[in-house]
Amino acid sequence: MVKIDIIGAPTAFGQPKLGVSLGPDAVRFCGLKKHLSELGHDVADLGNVYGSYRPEYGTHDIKNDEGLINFEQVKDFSEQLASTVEASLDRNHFPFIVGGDHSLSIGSISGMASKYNNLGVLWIDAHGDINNSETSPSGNIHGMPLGVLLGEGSEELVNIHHEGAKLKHENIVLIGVRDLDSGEKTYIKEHGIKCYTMSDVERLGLDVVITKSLKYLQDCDGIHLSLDVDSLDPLEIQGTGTKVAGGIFLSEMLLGLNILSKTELLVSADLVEVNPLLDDGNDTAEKAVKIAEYIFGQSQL
Ligand code: 4U7
Ligand code: MN
Ligand code: MN
Ligand code: MN
Repeated sequence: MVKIDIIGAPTAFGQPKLGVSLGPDAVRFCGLKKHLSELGHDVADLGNVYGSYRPEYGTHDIKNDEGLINFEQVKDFSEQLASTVEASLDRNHFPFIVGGDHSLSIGSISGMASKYNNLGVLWIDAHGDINNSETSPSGNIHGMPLGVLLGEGSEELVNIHHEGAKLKHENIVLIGVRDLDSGEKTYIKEHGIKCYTMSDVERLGLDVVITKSLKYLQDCDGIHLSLDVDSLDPLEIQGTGTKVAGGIFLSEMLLGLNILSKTELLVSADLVEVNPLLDDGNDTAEKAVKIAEYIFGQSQL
């Protein structure tokens, strides 16, 4: 039994498309709390985290002098979310953060890093999200959370919640990537970051990739999962903002998560980039709930 805190993180400031801030409620509407409770967990829904800026008001024309879009909004939201996550850890609960765009991981992982100084991260995503103000082709901060958490780029973002980098290069595993920017490729190679591309997932199977990743992270004091739904194949997932062909199929994802759910080291998770305004009905949120169930130990038997 896990004491799960569902934390809605309805931020949209890390990217330009309308609707991703509705992700947490779309997922709740599909029965997230009920389904996790039925697995035997003690589940609390803490509601949504809001900063000083409301996500309904698009502000996508504001760029700071480093070229970062909605910098103040992202910084403010990240501080709020980090504090909420740290408070959840203070109660010995499992923070489960539902987004919202992927810039939210700056806040969630900064909160985790206040209690874990050797945190491992599994980053399941079509993208690397390891840009910084210099390498980013877009200025969208949802493409930069890992860069920020590794101490790169904007100092003010790097110093959120506590000063300095929150993660070590050797404690990160990227899984399912198939759309890396050239600056990201260079960075990953230069720092020897562990990376299972989509081809690796196809060759080995996601269950084997997760098993190898857990072995690789075995000396960490905890593992955080950050799962971007755009890691899934766009044939199955419509409701997300940056779709890339040739992704992971849902059945394969569940197989991998089944392995992950068995490790005691898993201490927190983000489920991000569900955008109901781009969806076919509420199908992506339905699938997100299925994913959540498997993270928390659902199995076919
Ligand atoms: B997501 C991109 F240029 N790399 O930085 C960028 F291709 O959280 C996309 O994974 C980032 O959805 C996608 O803007 C961020 C782009
Ligand atoms: Mn992402
Ligand atoms: Mn603190
Ligand atoms: Mn992505």
